[in-house]
Amino acid sequence: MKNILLAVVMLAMALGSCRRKETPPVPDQPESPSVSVPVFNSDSAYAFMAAQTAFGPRVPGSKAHEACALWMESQLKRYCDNVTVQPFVARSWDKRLLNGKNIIASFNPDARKRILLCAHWDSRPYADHDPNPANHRKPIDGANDGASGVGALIEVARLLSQNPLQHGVDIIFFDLEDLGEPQQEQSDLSDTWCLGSQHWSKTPHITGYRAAFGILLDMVGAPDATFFMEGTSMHYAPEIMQKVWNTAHQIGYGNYFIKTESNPITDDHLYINKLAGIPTIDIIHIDPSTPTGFFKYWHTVNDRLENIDKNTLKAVGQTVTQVIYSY
Ligand code: AHN
Ligand code: ZN
Repeated sequence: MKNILLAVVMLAMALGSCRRKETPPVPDQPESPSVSVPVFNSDSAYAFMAAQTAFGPRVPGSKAHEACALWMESQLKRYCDNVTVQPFVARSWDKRLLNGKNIIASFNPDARKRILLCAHWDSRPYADHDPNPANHRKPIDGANDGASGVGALIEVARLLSQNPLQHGVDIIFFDLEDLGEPQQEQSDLSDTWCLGSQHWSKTPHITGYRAAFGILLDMVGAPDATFFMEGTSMHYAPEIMQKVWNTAHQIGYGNYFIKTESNPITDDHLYINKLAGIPTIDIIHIDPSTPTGFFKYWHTVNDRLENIDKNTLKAVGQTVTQVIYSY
């Protein structure tokens, strides 16, 4: 009887150890703790873009510009209790004094650990790279160059309101980015672009403002966009670049996020790095096959809503969402 009992116990142990061997293999990323990351809705981001382009070109000084500023403020207030509008006056390359507004939503304003997300919201007054010279003094809709980044980030604001985070997030829409001198050669020395981010970087909405890192979105809605590893970002924030590009590859957007470095660009992130000292990267559509080096309709009257692809918004928006929720 004792022997039978012993045999039964040994058999049970053997079966148990067998079963243990059959457990499924370890998951792909055992070292990253599992976090629940909300789904970025590209239809929603697209709708936020369409609302902006419906105002017409958001050219500084225009009715559309003023109306769109109020609209962005009201949208952010739907999702965030702390919205700040930072008005400022800046001088353009042609010596005009312009009124600008940076629009800022702060989630968890008291949290010490923060992430900065940003995009510019103004439209360029001149389509100076249009193939038709008759269009060179016409304003652009700025569907991709302006509205795409803002649309994606209002969608992120919606996600943050529904899925609160422990750390802080600031979303900033910079004004007066796209007033650079027409037809001027791209140069690091040109401070005629990015007037809103220059103002904010010298005078942040909160004195002594800090963030662990920043991400700028610029032209994130064209079909088959290519996001190369832009040189200014690689200079100031190489670890953030690796983190973001690796994340994109892990979640299936490696075809958009090309792991090749490209030339440095003067964009809002340059001033955030240089003047505010916050390591900030630019997710910007770079295309070495076009004459401008940017997407094919850059600074042309064809930068319109009909030339936007939701799949690109999704690739960028989901990648940014993944990064901020796994921080
Ligand atoms: C320059 O062309 C110097 N910078 C590009 C910044 C930009 C303009 N982004 C969108 N429009
Ligand atoms: Zn532009």
